[in-house]
Amino acid sequence: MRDSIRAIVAAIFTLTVAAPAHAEDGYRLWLRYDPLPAQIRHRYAAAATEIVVQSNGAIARSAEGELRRGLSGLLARQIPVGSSVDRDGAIVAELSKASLGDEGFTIRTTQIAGHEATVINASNERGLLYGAFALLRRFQTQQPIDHLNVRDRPKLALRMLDHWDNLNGSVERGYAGRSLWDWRTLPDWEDPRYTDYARADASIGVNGVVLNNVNAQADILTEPYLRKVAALADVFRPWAIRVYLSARFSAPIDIGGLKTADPLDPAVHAWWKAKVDEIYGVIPDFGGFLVKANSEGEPGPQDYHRTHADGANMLADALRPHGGIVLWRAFVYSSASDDRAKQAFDEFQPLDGKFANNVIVQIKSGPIDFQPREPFHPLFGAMPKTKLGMEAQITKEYLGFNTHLAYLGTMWEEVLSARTFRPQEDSRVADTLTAMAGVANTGSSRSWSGSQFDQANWYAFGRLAWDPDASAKAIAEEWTRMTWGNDPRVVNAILPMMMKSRQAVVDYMTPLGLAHLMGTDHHYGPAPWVSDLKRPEWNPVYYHRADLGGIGFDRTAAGSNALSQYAPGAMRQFTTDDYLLWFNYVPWDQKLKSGRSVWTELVWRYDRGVDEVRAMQRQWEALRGSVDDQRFDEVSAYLAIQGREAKWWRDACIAYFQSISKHPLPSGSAPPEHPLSYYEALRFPNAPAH
Ligand code: GCV
Repeated sequence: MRDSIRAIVAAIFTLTVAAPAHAEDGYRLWLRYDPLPAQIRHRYAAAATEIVVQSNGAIARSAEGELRRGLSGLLARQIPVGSSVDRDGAIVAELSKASLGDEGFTIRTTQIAGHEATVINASNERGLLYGAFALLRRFQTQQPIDHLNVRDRPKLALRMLDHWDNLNGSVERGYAGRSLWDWRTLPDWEDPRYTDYARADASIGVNGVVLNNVNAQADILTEPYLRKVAALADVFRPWAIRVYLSARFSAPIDIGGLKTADPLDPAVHAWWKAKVDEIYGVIPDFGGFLVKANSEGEPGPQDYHRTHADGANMLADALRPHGGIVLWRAFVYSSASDDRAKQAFDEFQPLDGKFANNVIVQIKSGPIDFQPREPFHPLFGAMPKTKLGMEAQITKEYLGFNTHLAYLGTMWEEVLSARTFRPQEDSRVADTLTAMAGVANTGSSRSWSGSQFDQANWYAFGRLAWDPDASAKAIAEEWTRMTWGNDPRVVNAILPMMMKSRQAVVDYMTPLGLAHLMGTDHHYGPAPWVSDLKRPEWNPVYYHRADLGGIGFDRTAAGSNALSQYAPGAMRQFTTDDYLLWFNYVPWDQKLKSGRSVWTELVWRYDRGVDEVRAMQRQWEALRGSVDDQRFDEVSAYLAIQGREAKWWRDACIAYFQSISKHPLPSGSAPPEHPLSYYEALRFPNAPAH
């Protein structure tokens, strides 16, 4: 009897003590604020005895609330909020007369009224908010918090998330559930999750959010939807976030009753002006419009023989009096061009200097479409009289959806630090930007991003948009510490996994500069054999051009000459084998720097990619027991999926390319598990999000 009572008591103890206070489903993102280990907590506790925020606006209240939430959690006791400093260890946030920039801040250890304090200063409340998150980050990652003398400000004015969310709640290329925005219950019900979303964005410096898909429905601009948008804007405003909308260029026809959307037609101009005035009537700080025009069947000014600049400037005129802007996308391609990679440059570069000053031309990071590795887009640096933004894709449309672990910080770092050699000799992509926009990977999934590790990509995007010179490795470490804890064993295991993960995906999907080999439309899995689609540039064979003689797309002067769209100095960066087949058609037997032939190197890299995933699985398994079971199990399961799918990619691609090259497999390389016909016959009618 006594034994069973003891067992019951032990069970209750285990349940109450060992069970985590929160379901470990990843909902808390990197803002977990779990207590610091008791042995170091006292060091930090002395520097956070009270919170004094000396400004009364809504953004300052957000900063105060976050400091209270964060510090109380980290220090495992309620930290009081006061109105003046009356003890050592106060955390103070106050506006300063010094010019710290629109969103910049300082954090200094200093004396106030004879007491030691940590003071966040900023020129406005946005800076205070960012300073509060920066200070919390120091606590979370266990950095020193004494003798602080920090000064920071964002390098880019606009740091946006673009949601490809449809009004029916689906998300184009979204692998994390349904849209976060519940259009049916807005504006009456403001889901608390909207605030948590805004907090997360603010914590990484995101200051603009496009709510709806660039493949836009004009309905978003109708009065009932604008009231819903206004409700979201109200939730986001205290977190220093403005809302923007994707505008369908044909809206004057679709919802305005006009017969044309010609940007030079006065009635069209007047319609947009009235519409914009209406929007500002309900959302006084509305950010502006994002537009996908004459791209993948979307309407645009070219339908009326007008240019992109004509279209963008017409909208910009309507927005200018209110301080709004136009983000005009340069993602255009068609069968008319001999090389899809060239078209955006050909269409947009001649328009340099023709765009109004409240227009930003938003350019995808690479010239095709968010492939696992692309050279940087040649428009960066080539339009010095135009404001440019870089569009990055956080959602992993081409890098394994939500189940493959691929840290994208390294990919974006590669692009941002690439040298454009123009307008200045030493210019890099990062130097040519006014804005960065990330295609969001958020949705209704409890983990927000559909996987624990995809949260890192949301995080890294924001941190790189704040500082495009930041190191992807430092960001990964920061995220790991905040998300998985500061245990050196955990950090030292996760960091190398993340840092190698994107190259692994490149290797098992599209090594050596290959691109666009995925299944048509849904983009799930390999299909390099597809050649029968209506438009040539929809077919994978268009991109790899493999035949008995060799493989690759000749973009040199002997081929499409897309290479000439780069400054001569920049071309040198593309001589590594990582870009080999992007720019060159090469014989299968040509020897590469590695000493291997093209064929052998191709197989070798496919094998390397699969091996890397297996290594990640082992590294993760070694963390069993060192991180919570719930998230551990999810990551393990996803790595198993990734392992299977990496092998599928490798086997299917090798089977296909071998059928073309007619070369034997290099010794030591396993034959594909199935014949090519097996892979070709696979169908995925229910693949997500297309
Ligand atoms: C929103 C790719 C994607 C499309 C996307 C398009 C774009 O083609 O597959 O889903 O459409 O890019 O960026 O406009």
